[in-house]
Amino acid sequence: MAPVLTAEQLQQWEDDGYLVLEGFFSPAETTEMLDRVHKLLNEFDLEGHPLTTFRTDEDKEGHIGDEYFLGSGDKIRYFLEPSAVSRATPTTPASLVVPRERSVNKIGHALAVLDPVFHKYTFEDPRIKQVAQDMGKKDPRVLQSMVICKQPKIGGSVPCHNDSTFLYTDPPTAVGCWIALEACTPENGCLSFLPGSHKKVRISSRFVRASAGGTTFETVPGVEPNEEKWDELDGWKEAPVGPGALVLIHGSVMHRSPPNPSTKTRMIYTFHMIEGGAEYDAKNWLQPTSEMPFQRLYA
Ligand SMILES: O=C(O)CCC(=O)C(=O)O
Repeated sequence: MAPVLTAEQLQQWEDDGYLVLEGFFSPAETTEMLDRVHKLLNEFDLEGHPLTTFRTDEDKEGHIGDEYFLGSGDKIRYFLEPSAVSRATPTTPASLVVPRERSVNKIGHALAVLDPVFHKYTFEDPRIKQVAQDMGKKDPRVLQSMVICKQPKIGGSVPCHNDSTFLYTDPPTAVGCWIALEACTPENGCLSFLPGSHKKVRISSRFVRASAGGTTFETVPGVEPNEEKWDELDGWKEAPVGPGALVLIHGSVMHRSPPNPSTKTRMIYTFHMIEGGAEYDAKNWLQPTSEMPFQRLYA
């Protein structure tokens, strides 16, 4: 296949650490993926669900890290919006306070392997393989595939972060392929980036399984942490995109998204890749299993 990315786009990727490719997927392809999300949400069964909510470091109760989360790398599991679930009291168990299909923050983390539609647009799509080749990826392995719903009114923020902290390899090699299934605007919580931050960031911390259970952040030995307060720097750029856009995200670039106070959903599908030749950290929160190793994109 001929290259998908032009020299100009590759230069932009190099300079900014992210690249927006509007209209990468056709309206019919995008609708097929969005319909699949709606099917998954309709099939979501609360029976036996531990009501695990997707919490990040910014939440007072700390980052998500129960077995439902840690064991989700080879499954399709549903993580709820914190404000969709009432707190348990000594006399009342926690329960949903919004309709079931509106309660989901994220569905993950093996959609690309287990779901036929997301498998098709991840592993069977020659354009995706070509984009990875254009970026110079030698033997990319796919991991952490998920849908993020950013539900109307209650969809929470994704705090400032970079992806190599969460999918640490030595050397850092993570790249995100983020696909808009609906219009993503400043009103419903589109992504923002700090362009060029990937060139300054040192991956000095990684998100790991804590020895006592749960998850924690651990320093990377020998890597001096940056002093910058990335979130507060000037130069952040919003990246509003239309349905079908593919956004490539360098593993070191700082990015974030605000809450969704609007009445519109902001559904996206995303998967990540790492280089097979890099050492995947055995402490990382997400671990391959013998039944489901991280699969080759070029197979
Ligand atoms: O979709 C979002 O709002 C955030 C996604 C993100 O940060 C990521 O995929 O790394």
